[in-house]
Amino acid sequence: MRKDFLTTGFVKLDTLIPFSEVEKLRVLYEDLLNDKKRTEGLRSDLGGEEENKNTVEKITQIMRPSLIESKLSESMTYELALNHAKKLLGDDMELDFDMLINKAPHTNTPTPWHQDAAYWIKMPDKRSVSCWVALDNVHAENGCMWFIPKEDELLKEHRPHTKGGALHCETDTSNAQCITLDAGGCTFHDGFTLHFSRGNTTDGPRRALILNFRPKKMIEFEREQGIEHTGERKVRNNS
Ligand SMILES: O=C(O)CCC(=O)C(=O)O
Repeated sequence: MRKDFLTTGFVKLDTLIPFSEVEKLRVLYEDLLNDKKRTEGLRSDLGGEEENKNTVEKITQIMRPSLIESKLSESMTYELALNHAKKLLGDDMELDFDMLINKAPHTNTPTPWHQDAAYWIKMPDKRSVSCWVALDNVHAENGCMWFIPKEDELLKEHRPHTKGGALHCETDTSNAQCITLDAGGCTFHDGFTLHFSRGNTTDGPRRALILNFRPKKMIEFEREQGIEHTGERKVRNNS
């Protein structure tokens, strides 16, 4: 897994957690999705801002959910993902932040092509890995992840795709790989790996829990500069 991850910038793991754990996470996930009050300030629509805030969220993102639901970080998922992160990138990996990204049925809104590092400040140690855990069976039609094998660590120029929405960059997608997963499976991707997901055009939800790991020293470096991964979405790095 490590060799593939270091070569291509992503890797798939068929089973990170058993289905019994998926079921427990789904309960916590639904509680957070249905609770706009508790998630206020951490919640936004990656699909962009709507003038009428009462419309259905296109892509719900809830940052740092474990700050408001401690049962999440106590779950085996966080421990297992951290163990894998350490094997992939070293023993100094720690959880930087977690997030939920939900695509409700028929919201049909793609997450545009981007590299996560565009959201982050420039860091002297660029190692990072995001573990994207599927809480539903995911495939092209409901918004599984697509990756482009990484060739270098160059950051492309990113811009918001829609007002207040996800960042986007132009890229050649001819080598893009569609990664289907069963619930409980996951992918790991590097902060410079280009990725995307299609909109959810199905009758079911597409729920993902994402855990981001980086070196302990780089988390301290971010926190010293006030970066908590709770707030505003913007381009912080374009080189
Ligand atoms: O879940 C998605 O659609 C996008 C996820 C993503 O961009 C990420 O985990 O970095």
